[in-house]
Amino acid sequence: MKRFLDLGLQPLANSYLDSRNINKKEKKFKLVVAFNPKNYLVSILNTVSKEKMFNENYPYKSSESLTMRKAFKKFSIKIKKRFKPNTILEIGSNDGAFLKNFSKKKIVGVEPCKNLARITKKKGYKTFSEYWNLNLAKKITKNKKVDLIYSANTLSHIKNFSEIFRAINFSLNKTGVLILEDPSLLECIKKAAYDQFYCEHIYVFSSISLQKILDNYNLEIFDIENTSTHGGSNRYFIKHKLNKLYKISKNVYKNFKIEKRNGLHKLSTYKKFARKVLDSKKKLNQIFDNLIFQQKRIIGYGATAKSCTVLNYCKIKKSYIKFFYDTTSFKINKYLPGTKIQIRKYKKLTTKEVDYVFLGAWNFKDEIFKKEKEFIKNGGKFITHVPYPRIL
Ligand code: JHZ
Repeated sequence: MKRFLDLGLQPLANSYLDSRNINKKEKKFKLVVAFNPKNYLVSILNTVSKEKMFNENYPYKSSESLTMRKAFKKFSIKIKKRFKPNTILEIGSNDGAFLKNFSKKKIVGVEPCKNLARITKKKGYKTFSEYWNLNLAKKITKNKKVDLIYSANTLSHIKNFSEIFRAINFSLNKTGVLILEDPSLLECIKKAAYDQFYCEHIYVFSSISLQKILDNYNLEIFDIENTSTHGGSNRYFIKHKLNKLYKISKNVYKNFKIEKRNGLHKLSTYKKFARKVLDSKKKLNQIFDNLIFQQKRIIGYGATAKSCTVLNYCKIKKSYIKFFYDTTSFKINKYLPGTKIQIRKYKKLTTKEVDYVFLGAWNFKDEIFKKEKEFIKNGGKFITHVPYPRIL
């Protein structure tokens, strides 16, 4: 493993503090990102146990955003048309944003965070509140394998590939399809979006690295869609190598080629990225320092896991950002890990209250800008660090 980026000491990204534990010393870990020249995998070096991150206090809900709800709905229609699955398994079903687009008879969810699994169970969806592994796969699909397995933003969170893919191979029909969706490393590099790295994101995949991993389990990518979700993601359509039902699409070779053209197989690319990240840190600090010097009122918008990396890496002072607005009920009246900036219940932005807004949820810029049309019309401004620090 070749380390190329040091994002400093970081708290757990989704461990929001409340008034009872705000003065407690937070556990921090060294966030260092490395590249494996053998399989092109980019990963963080120090990992945190899954139990510490994914438990009954997990705050993130995929249904909180209109963009995500729409994206899952649109994709579920495509899945029904293209693959006509009779049985589906979703790994990491969160609060059911994807699940709810299917009949309760056809789909089963796996969600280890009990607070989230409770939501889909309540709606009548069969949900196993356990970590995905071979034992669970045997429990769910011992008698009947499934036609399709879907998992969005989950694979990048699970350290042990063998645990995941052996279980998938057990549960999937011989002619079945596995669909994985995760942030794209190419987009992350292009946008200098270093905030895709935090404790939960153990890996950020390229298609060339994912195929190398899949080779170990006799699986292969037969199609790829590049999507705009989460700042640019890849949706991988995967099958068993012996499954001849699907031909490998040109898209796959195109993605491999583009990634190689952008040097995702070379350490020098990541070293260059690290230099860009350092520059981004300097520029973001300059923007904040200037605005504070001018006595501008700054708040944050979207207390994301990504914000945790940015604020702690750039050492943005607590006094610089008055508070963050967020729509997630679980985050309200809590404090961001590390910086301890308060999170308040979302209210429409107004220039009477604020001058500049740091876009923590930059991946939802279009949705947010639509919502805050009036604020923008009245001269309200946003600060972003993606693809480079600037005022919008
Ligand atoms: P969002 C989480 O990362 C964690 P985060 C996780 N590890 C992961 O992989 C990705 O999701 C998928 C708020 N918001 O989606 C809601 C508003 O307040 O970028 C959310 O708290 N108003 C599982 O946390 C946050 O922003 C709005 O109008 O980086 C968005 O979080 C909108 C659109 C969002 O994921």
